[in-house]
Amino acid sequence: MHFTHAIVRPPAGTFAHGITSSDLGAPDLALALEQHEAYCRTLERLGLSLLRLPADPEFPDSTFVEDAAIVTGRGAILTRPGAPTRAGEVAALGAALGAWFPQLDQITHPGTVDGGDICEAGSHFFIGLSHRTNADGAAQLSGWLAARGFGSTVIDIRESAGMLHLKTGLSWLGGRRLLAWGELAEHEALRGWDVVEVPEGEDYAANCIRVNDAVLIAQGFPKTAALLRELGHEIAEVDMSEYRKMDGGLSCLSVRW
Ligand code: CIR
Repeated sequence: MHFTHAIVRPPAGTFAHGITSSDLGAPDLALALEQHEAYCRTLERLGLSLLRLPADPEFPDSTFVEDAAIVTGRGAILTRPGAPTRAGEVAALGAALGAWFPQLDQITHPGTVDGGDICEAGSHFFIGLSHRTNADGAAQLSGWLAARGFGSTVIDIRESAGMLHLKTGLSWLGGRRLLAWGELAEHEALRGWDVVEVPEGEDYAANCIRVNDAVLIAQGFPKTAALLRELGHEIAEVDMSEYRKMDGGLSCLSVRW
């Protein structure tokens, strides 16, 4: 899909109080803000108009806007995040997206879905069943997608160490091409797809986003960057060091359509 818009939200002063499992230390807020600005500038350079929501200190993880809403070429749906501390993030996304999508749907109790578990691949979606997205939420979303003519496949990642969300280890590069880290690359759900495996030692780079003519990837993963270039992709790199400390990937900093 050709993107023209994205919602972004900078981290608030409480950013370091968000949920994390990483042992990389506390994020430096000033640097995180700088990196956020560079991320925004890159999206703008790639042709997107940004809707910048104000930082919200009440929700330390609210910079990860992707988890609260899913936007497709055929409508949008608000999620119901699996982490209770993140439930209140949805309202701001609803208010912002309402202007573009008057018919905004919503995942409802007892379903939970984090947008990070939803990997769009053209007319097909991969849905991660994770510790954030439950079976009921996955079923609700799959029905919602089917009603719009999209196919979907659920991939259970609950036993996959280090995988917070499906998109932690899987990204769509356009056409039939996916980028996946080791364990996922062999998954039967991806059979028939052109799966590019992330080079050893560069797992974090598996989370990237195709934005129009370019692929946005995290800076500092030269083998992945070289591989993608070899495959003919234009690369744009952004430094994600402070977001990584909070288990955040590059895709989660924006909702794109
Ligand atoms: C969380 O644990 O919910 C946040 N600290 C990180 C969320 C990252 N989201 C994403 O990759 N889609």
